[in-house]
Amino acid sequence: MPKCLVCKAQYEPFISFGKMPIANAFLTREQFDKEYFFELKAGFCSNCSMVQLVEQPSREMMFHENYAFFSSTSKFMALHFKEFSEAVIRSHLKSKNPFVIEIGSNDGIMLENFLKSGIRHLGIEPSGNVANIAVSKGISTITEFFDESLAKKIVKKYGQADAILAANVTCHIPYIHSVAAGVKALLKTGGVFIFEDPYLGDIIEKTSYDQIYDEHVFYFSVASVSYLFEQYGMEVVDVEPQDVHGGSMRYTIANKGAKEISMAVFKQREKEKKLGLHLAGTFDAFRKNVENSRNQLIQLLRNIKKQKKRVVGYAATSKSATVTNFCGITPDLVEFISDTTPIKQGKFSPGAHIQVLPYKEFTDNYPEYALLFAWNHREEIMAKEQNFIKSDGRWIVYVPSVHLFPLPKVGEV
Ligand code: DWN
Ligand code: SAH
Ligand code: ZN
Repeated sequence: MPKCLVCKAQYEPFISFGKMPIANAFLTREQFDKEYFFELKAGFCSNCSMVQLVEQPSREMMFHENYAFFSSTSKFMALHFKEFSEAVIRSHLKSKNPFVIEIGSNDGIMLENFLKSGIRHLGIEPSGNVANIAVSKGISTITEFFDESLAKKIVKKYGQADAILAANVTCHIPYIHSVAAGVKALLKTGGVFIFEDPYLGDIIEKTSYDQIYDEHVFYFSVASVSYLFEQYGMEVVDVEPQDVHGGSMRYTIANKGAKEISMAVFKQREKEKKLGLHLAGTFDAFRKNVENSRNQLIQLLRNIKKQKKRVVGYAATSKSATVTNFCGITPDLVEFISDTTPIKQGKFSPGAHIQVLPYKEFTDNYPEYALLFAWNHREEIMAKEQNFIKSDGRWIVYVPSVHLFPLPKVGEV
C-alpha cells in the first residue's frame, strides 16, 4: 500500500486511469515509439484527508526548457491575476519597500502587476522557456525549483518576504514538506503565504476527473491544507473560492496567532463535512461517476462518427490527456485539436496522438462539433466563438456532465 506524502499513513488508491503519458509532452511522429507512460492512480488518506497521486514522473521530465503551458494564453486569467495582485497590494503590502515572491511564476502573468506598481518582487520558475519570457518583460526571476534549501538561499541573498504567492503550483510539488518549511523560513513573522489550486470539492461535485493528471499530485481541501501547515506552526486564516480552472480555492496561511481566522474558514470546513470530503465512500462514488461520464462521452462520439460528422477538439489542455487516453478518444473520433500555443502546433497530443493544429484551422472550416477540452475557460471561449454557433456548430462539454451546447435538435444524435 502506498504511504501518504503528508502524514505517512498507508492508504488505498480509489481510482486508476491506467497508463498515462506526460500531459504536456506534445510529440512528433518520430517520438511515438519512445513515449513515456506511468500508471495514473489517485488515493485518499483517511488520516489527514489528503487526496493525492500514487505515482508521478520526475519533476525534470515535466518542467524543463520546453514546457508547453504558457500562462498568458488566457486573457481572462491575466485579468484574474491582476485582481489577485491588487488584493495582495491592498491587504498585505503595507510595510515600507515590501517584497513579494511568487512560486511557479511561469511567463510572469501575476508578477507583471507588481513590476508595474514598482514593488520589489522575485519569481521562482524552473521551466526555462517560460521563465525567459518573464525575464524579457523585466520581471526578476530565478530558474529553479522551489524547496526549503532554495528558500534559505533566497533569505540570505534577498531577505524575507511580506507575501509569498503561488497559483496552480503548490498542488504540483510532491515534496510538500520542503515547500511548507521553505515558506516558513522565507516569510516575515507577520507575512502571508497565499496560494490557489483546483479545489477538491469542485472536482467531486463536477466529476471533473480531468484535473487528475501527472502534474497535479495533490487535490487540496481546507481540511488537508490545515493539517499540513499546522505541523509548521502555521494556520489557514482565510479561504476564498475562485471560479477559475473549473473551481479553485485561495488559501491564506499565516503564522499561528499572527492573524485573525476568518469565518469563511470555519464555514468551508463545515461544507467539506457535508460534502463528505473526509469519507472514503465519497471517492468510491466519484469513481462511479467518472466511469459513467466516460461511457457517455465515448458513446456520443461514436454516434457522431456513425453520422459521418466532424468533431474537432478545442484547446490541447493538459487535462485533455486524461480524457483522451482514459476514454479511448483516438484520431478517428476527433480529427484534430485546435490550439493557440505555437509550440504545441504541428505536434501530436500525448498518448492519444491526435494532431494539434493552429486555431485558424478551426475557424477556416468549422466542424459540426467542437469538443471543449478547455471547459474551464468556457465563458472566455463562448464570448469569442459566436460565429461557430451561428454556423450551427455544437459544443460537446463533459463537465459537470456530458451534454451538447446549444441543445441538439430532436433526433440529431
Ligand atoms: O495547473 C496548470 C494549469 C494552470 O495550466 C498546469 N499544470 C498546466 C495548465 O493546465 P491546462 O493546460 O489544462 O490549462 P488551460 O488553461 O485549461 O489550457 C490551456 C491551453 O488551452 C493552452 O494550450 C491554450 C489553449 N487555449 C486555446 O487554444 N484557446 C486556451 C484558450 C483560453 C483559448 O481560447
Ligand atoms: N502560476 C501559473 C503557472 C501554473 S503551471 C498559472 O497559474 O498560470 C505550473 C508552473 O509551476 C509551471 O510553470 C512549472 O514550471 C512551475 N513549477 C513546477 N514545480 C515547481 C517548483 N518546485 N517550484 C517552482 N515552480 C514550479
Ligand atoms: Zn495522510
